[in-house]
Amino acid sequence: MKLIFAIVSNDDSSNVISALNKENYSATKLATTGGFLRAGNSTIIVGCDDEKVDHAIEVIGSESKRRIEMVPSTASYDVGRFSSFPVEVQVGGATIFVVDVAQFHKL
Ligand code: 2BA
Repeated sequence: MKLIFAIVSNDDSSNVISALNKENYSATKLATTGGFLRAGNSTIIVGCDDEKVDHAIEVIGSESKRRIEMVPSTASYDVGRFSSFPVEVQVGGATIFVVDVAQFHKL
């Protein structure tokens, strides 16, 4: 048995959990904080049989692809004058660790 840790953006976490549940994976979502950006992200943990790991990673990846989004940004070009323009930011993606499970109990 393996334990998958998938760190995804908060925006993608609900879709990732839904897709995993639909494929009969049990999953737990933890609210976490990235050490570099100090911004909130989500860590999803999934315990599953060894042969189901690759499919779980596919499911996670399908709902957390890296993509470019346009977000509004504001610049000041004179005292009290602001201009709003869209900037491209990269969002999404998943960082995944897979570890061996020594024991699994449900009491
Ligand atoms: P990613 O590499 O996609 O990582 C996204 C989040 O995944 C990280 O958030 C962290 O929570 C987790 N993570 C990634 N690699 C990990 C590892 N080896 N062990 C444990 N957790 C890990 P943040 O730490 O806030 O990083 C956000 C983004 O900032 C990273 O995206 C990367 O593009 C950049 N970054 C992180 N550390 C950096 C550094 N030392 N120098 C430059 N850029 C860095």
